[in-house]
Amino acid sequence: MPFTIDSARSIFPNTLSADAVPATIARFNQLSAEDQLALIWFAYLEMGRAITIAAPGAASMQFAEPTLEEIKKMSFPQQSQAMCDLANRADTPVCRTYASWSPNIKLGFWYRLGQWMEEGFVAPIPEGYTLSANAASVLQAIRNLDSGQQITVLRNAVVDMGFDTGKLAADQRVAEPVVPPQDMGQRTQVTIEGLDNPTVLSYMNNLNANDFEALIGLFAPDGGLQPPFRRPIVGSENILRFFKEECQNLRLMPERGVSEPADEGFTQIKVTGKVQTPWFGAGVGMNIAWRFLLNPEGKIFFVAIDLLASPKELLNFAR
Ligand code: 45D
Repeated sequence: MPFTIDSARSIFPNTLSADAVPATIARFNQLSAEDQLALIWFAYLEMGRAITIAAPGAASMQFAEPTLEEIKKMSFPQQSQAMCDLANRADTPVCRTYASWSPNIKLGFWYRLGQWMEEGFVAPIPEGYTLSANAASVLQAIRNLDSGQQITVLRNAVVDMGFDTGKLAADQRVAEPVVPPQDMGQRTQVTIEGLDNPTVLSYMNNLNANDFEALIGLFAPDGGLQPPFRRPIVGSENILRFFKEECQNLRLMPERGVSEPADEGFTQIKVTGKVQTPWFGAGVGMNIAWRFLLNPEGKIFFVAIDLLASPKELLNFAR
């Protein structure tokens, strides 16, 4: 039977992804806006003791600046309201602007608000704020996650805030400018134990070099890419936009892989290893699996990126 994007999603079905992440987010979403903001504040303070977050670059902050200044000028009650509106995904001008931003701009916006909350320019979480029992239990669930899973919960919480992105027109989206690809002379080449497939090696090397044009050339025109805990992004144009908007300056460190023939001349390949985000650098290595399905021409028909349940999964190549 020929592969479809849907059937491709279940290659290497024994791969155990970190289900605790969507489970925690679902519980978080049930909480009141006040509890959500206080919980993230507490989680952020606690995590900050173990891992440091890198300040966003000026280029990514410039888009959030007008909204940040607008909020800075508000009274404390208005500021608290604006933050609750974001958590409530209300339909306000600030929530609409927020929804138009790429994840990095949203993260930079909250990074700055967090600084201002500490410095007294923005309404803090009230002193002595007590979390509800449910919120306290969600915070405990976050404490029990590994650091790669913790930062994914925080990222998802931030990305989901604001007005519904799906209700905005595509031309309203705002993302940081794309940096030029790294010079050829400076690029490093990955090696993957047990795997020498040229398409997969080029995928890793081009993504590490921010060379999105070369990267998209490795995909079949109707190919799909499934980021962790998301539905597949289908078609070269959409995947290229995703790379430009959400994948700059990642560091992929694949460790090992296997390649096996699949039906109809396709090849299925699983690779495991670590990925670093520019937000935390070497401080957080996320345990990742890539599940590739290459078509008979060696182009990527599908690739799923999974955040793994535990480091043990790095060695799980069972089908
Ligand atoms: O509400 O091969 C306050 C793909 C309190 C591409 C706050 C990939 C109030 C293909 C503290 C102020 C991308 C799929 C909030 C690979 C409040 C591919 C602030 C994978 C919100 C490998 C909170 C890449 C703040 C991966 C400032 C897996 C929180 C990338 C900040 C993963 C949180 C990246 C930050 C991750 C989280 C980044 C900065 C998980 C960043 C997480």
